[in-house]
Amino acid sequence: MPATNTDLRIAVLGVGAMGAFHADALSSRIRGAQVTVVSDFFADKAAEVAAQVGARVESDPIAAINADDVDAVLIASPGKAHDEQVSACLDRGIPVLCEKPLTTDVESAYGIVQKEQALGRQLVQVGFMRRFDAEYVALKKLITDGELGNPLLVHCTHRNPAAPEHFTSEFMIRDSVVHEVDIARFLLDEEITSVQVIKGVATGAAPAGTNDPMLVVFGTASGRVVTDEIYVRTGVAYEVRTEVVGERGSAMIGLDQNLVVKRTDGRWGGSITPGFVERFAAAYDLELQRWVDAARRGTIDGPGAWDGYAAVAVCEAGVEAVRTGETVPVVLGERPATGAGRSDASGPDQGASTQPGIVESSAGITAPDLEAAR
Ligand code: ISE
Repeated sequence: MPATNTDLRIAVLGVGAMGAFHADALSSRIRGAQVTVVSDFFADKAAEVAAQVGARVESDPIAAINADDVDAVLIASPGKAHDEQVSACLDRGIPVLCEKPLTTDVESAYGIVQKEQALGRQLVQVGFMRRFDAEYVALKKLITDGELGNPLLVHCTHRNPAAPEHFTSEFMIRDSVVHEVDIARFLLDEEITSVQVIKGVATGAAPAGTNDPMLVVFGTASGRVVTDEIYVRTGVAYEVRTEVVGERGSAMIGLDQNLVVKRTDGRWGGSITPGFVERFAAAYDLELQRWVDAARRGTIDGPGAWDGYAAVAVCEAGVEAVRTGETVPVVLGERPATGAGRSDASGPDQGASTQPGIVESSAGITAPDLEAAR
């Protein structure tokens, strides 16, 4: 997209797979944005991405945040760098979109909530892109419109086709299950208060000592139950499904995701998205566009610091549950009453063009009409 002098000038910190993906989107598909600075621990990677998007390289991420040609920051660096980098954005008073995790421990994540609250402005958005996915938005709408009655149970399935060795049981909680933590909070509009992890027989594809798959069971503040099957070495494809069971009906998303249906030779079938970048491609773009639009007004539009903090707290309880086998309670600090630190729990304000229609399938099951959403 050609740059204009009113574009939001963005520094992208960390240009591994996700950072490079976002830098490309910001410089090609997103309106009103320009990547001006790229920073990465690996100088050659930074130079490569900077050249692709027409940005300059700044080796020091904190200098990048404070640069004159930077209005906002996208953080896709390793999690342990997030606390210092998000803090530096708050010190400078500029909007930041931080990929999960907000930080790597509960105390520092709450520190970000408090720092933002002291500033009195919402500047921190966390990259929970599922909230921008047409199917999840439709599911949320079914709940808020009361079509399912009181939601009683949420069943999630999260399957990745393959994962590297460093995807231990703990890493699976922090890196993968974190999405169900956020989406359960988004759908049910309440906090998770306990986590239990059930380990079964592990796939032969998992390294010794890694429990893959696992069944994670969350309890919520009002006593609802959320289950999540996490299985990251299926050898199949990328499969994310969520079913909400209410008093008056149930609805499931993720069944026909991006499916190109083939009907040939008397057979029916299709292909499943291979990974999360393909599955959530539209959600990533919408997330970025809304963040850019909001950042130009000096604010955010999506899950905020509190959501990032709550996710860290639940995942750290989940890691303890993996280690101890116990049901671990989640105790959160005080939530800011209004303003900073408090994001709209119903998520981003979806414009009419992004609201998917709901269609009745022949089986009477409601499903989002993705065609209408695209
Ligand atoms: C990855 O980091 C993601 O964020 C994906 O959305 C998730 O599906 C995958 O399991 C994670 O490893």
